Amino acid sequence: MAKLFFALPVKELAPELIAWRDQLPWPGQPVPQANLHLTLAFLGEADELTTRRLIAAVERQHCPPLSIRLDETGWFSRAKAAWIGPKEWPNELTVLAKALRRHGEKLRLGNGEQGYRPHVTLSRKAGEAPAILPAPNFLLQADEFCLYQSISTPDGVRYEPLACWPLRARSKEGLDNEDQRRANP
Ligand code: 3AM
Repeated sequence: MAKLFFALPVKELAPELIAWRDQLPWPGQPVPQANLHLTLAFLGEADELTTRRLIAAVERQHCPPLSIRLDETGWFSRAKAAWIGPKEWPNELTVLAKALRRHGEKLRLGNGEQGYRPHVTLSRKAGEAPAILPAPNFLLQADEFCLYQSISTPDGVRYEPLACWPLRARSKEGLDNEDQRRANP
């Protein structure tokens, strides 16, 4: 069984986020740079066949590239996670997150949570909210999303991408091909 979630990688931005966090009195245990991501949907434990079905189902999921301004910090008191996230975000991000959750639900995956609050967790086991002034201002430009497997190791958790899909606007050609596939499945 694999523990799965969908997320936007934050590869290019990660060093800047870490440098910014590390010069602040940021609460909790820092998340390592390689683990930074913006979660789209948590799926939980899935067997191999279900994972393959999930990957196949997501193949035709469309979403344009996303620009997300990370300009506020926050804290999930129950999960004890301190994060940076957007005050406002493109509707396409919410639509993508919901669609991916739905793909999981069709395969009986997920935790039943309905809300979506985009964030990049910067620390865990945080006993308090980060009190950061002035407000941050980073731009996350996402051009792909990935399905990750969460792997527990003696050195902590590691997230391995199992599959990634490009975020791109629907081309006229793509639409035509898709219409054709629908007409002649
Ligand atoms: O980095 P964040 O916090 O967005 O919190 C976990 C992490 O997301 C979340 O899945 C991501 C990879 O581990 N996660 C883990 N267990 C979860 C659960 N039971 C969960 N999210 C919701 N329900």
